[in-house]
Amino acid sequence: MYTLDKAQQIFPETLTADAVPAITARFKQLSAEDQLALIWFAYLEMGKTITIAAPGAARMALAEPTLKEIAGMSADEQTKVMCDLAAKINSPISNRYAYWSVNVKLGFWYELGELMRKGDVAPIPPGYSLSLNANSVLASVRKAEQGQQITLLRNFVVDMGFDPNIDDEKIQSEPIVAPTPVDQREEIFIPGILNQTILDYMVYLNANDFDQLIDLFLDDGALQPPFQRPIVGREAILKFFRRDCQNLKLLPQGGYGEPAEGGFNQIKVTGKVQTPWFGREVGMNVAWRFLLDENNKIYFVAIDLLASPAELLKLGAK
Ligand code: ECH
Repeated sequence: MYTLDKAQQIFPETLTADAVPAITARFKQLSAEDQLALIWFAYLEMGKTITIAAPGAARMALAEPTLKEIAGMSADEQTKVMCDLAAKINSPISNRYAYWSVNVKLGFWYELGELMRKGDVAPIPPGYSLSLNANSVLASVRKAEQGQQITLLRNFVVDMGFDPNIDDEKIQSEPIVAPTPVDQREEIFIPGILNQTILDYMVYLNANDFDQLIDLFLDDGALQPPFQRPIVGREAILKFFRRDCQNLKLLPQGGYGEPAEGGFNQIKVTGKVQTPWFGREVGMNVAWRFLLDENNKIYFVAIDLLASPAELLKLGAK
């Protein structure tokens, strides 16, 4: 029978973007000042080719009072708030930040970035010179492909704040959007894939229909997001979908399936994923590695960020 450990190893030839964890580890070694300046420089450069979508009011509501508070501070205090966040130092704002969902954190920094641009919040000192190490990390970020760059930026932001042992029940996230009406959903066709569970998975996730989506999973099913530990059990997965997975766009391009042990089936799909933050401007190259039971319920699915677009074509067929 399958265990989670064993399920994680299906389609072992899939090459993931190792640059992301490697660069993230080097980034963590830098001083808070270097971290903030590096992100600022990377963000400005990326802004030349891609535009980030301004978050809507609903997304910003949770961070708004804190942003107002920061706007009312002296420049030195503002800089300190940002350094405390990057250094994960125990301060009131660093504490609050730890209880925000990923998208609330990103929205908060988006807005701070706008305020810094306008001069309403202390900027990175003009002429700030990065340490040698920070420069080398920045060079690596530059070399990464776009999907990997935005993943890095998101990792950096998620890691900030003071979080010794936060209670997951208390995480605050943006409001939940209504699922797309059935007649407005885009059909999904994946060359090589006839399995209805896989097609439904793509349609339901694209439609923000998390209640239907979670029904595709076994009770003890697991979902492993890129570079993360698997999320186990329907309840935890549903919470993750509602909190972090709204308005994604999955664009599967091809797939391949084969029988596995015990009546299970393993199916690999590759394609692109778009985040609402960058829309069509950034297509992340991903693989979905599914393991379905004999009733076509999902026991395991891993989502991997691929090392390169060439990986899209490697589906496992020999
Ligand atoms: C400034 C300087 C000071 C410090 C900071 C600054 C601001 C930085 C800002 C950064 C904004 C970054 C953003 C990044 C967004 C990244 C989004 C990503 C999304 C990936 C989603 C994927 C989804 C995959 C999934 C699939 C499934 O099937 C199941 C679910 C799931 C400059 C002020 C900090 C503003 C906005 C990478 C891959 C396909 C697993 C979710």
